[in-house]
Amino acid sequence: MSITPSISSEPTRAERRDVPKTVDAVVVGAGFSGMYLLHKLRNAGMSAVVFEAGDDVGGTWYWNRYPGARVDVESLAYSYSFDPDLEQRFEWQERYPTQPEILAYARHVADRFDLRRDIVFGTRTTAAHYDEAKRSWTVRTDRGDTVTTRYLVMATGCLSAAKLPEIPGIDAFEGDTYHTAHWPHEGVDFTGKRVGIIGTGSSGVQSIPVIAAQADHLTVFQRTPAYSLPARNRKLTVDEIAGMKARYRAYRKAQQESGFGIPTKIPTKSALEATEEERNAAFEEAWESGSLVNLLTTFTDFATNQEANDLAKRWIHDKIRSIVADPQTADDLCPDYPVGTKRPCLDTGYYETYNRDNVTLVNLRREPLVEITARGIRTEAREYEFDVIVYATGFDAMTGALTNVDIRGRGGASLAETWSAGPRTYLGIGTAGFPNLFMITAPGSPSVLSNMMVSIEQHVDWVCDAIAHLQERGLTTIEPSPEAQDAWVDHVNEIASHTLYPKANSWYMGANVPGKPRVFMPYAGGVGEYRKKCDEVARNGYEGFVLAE
Ligand code: NA7
Repeated sequence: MSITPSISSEPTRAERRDVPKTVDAVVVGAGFSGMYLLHKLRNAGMSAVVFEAGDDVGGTWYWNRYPGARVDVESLAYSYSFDPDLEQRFEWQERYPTQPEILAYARHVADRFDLRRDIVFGTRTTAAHYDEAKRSWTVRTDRGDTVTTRYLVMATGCLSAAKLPEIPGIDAFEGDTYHTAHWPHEGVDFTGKRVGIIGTGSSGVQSIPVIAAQADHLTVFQRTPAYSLPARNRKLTVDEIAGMKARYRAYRKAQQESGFGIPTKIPTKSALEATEEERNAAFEEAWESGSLVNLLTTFTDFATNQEANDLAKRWIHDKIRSIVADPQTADDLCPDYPVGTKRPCLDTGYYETYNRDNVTLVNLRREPLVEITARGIRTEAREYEFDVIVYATGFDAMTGALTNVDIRGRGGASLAETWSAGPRTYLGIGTAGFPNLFMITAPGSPSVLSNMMVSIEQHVDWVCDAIAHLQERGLTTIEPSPEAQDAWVDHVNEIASHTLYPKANSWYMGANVPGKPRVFMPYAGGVGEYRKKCDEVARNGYEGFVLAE
């Protein structure tokens, strides 16, 4: 079974436009990165075309329509800051908006800035080859387009190459199958159905309670349990919205200077120095707040000290056991890796769902998965029969959407091969040997460890400034020097080595894709520190990059 995007039941919002033969910039992807890029490039007087595989804008929020899909950053913080008027006009409804609300926001932005006229929808970029003599890129698509451009920006997202599990017999199942990242636009009715779901990351954790409420029976196949916090989602009040709108400028500055792109209190105490009472109070406060950053910043040494982290782990285990009635199920739901080293989740009624009579948890560590059969899923213990199987099995994260395109730089070197031992970038923005190729929120930048909107805006601003710098000086190319790149990769690894992140088999480490090198991909030094470094590089004439006439 291959993952093919579901056919949209909505009318295509934009006819496929004529594609120019030559532009100043090609942007791949019309999610929040690609949309903002197009807006900025246009304002800078450049010609640009955006290729987008989906039939409308939104990227992640166009594709991930599974039941219960929400962002886990608050709406008033997970939004563009570049246009104060947009900030004031758009009315967010919920603390943690649903996928339809976020997609509505993306569409609103597209309308507001008339973006769709330069976006070619329903078109996947297949190749981009650099021509050293002409100092240009030739970009090709699955619709037969060929465009020549000076600048190529991959705004392809970090979680966009959806992944099916490597399980024997995956094509054998005769019922319906869905991947959470390619959900049918018309939705799925689970009423009266026996449903099996594989995967308990964010997509599983968010969709399981909703599917369970509808299905006849839901069986959850869990390989690794998630740490999940109750989201405590609710409608925003008029006063909250007005309050944020009144202080937005100061808030945006605080976002940019923060660690996660979400301002939060800075911890001052080690978990090991705190009394048990203080610790319990701090964890309880974080749990009640429904905010992941509050949990991750309870104590100074949470992310760096195993002993400190163990205290949080044990506290969360107790919480899970206090919610889940069946002791074996509760035990199975308790993760053994350090808290925060795999992406934690925000949920609505996740643990409570396991108290329902129509929900069964299968712990694949105790009962390994053997194969998919015509009728369902077979483990070493038995065969489970289903009408529907849902794959909530995640993504080839951070690099998949880049290496899936046949990108070739100097000397015809392929990006996929160049990165075969792990991605190597300078600042997560460019990679040596690939002139004028920019990446938005790529490995080596805070990216998935941050509020993506904050990181996206910072990258887009930086890239557009760099392009302006070249244009103003009559320069034609920019690319990282191998030395600067090596030093940055070492720095990223050095920071990761002081944290507990490498201790978990996470998609941050590429561990969910067989054969993918184990490298901790994002920059863990924080959004504020990273921004300072990027600004300093630009101030020093793009230090570490080679600029050529
Ligand atoms: P994730 O977080 O990568 O979760 C995928 C889940 O699927 C995870 O529980 C995996 O277990 C499980 N999985 C993957 N392959 C298998 C096989 N072969 N057998 C059993 N289980 C498997 O993806 P999501 O879509 O949930 O969330 C992605 C991000 O979106 C999330 O982090 C937020 O940032 C938003 P594993 O943990 O690999 O053992």
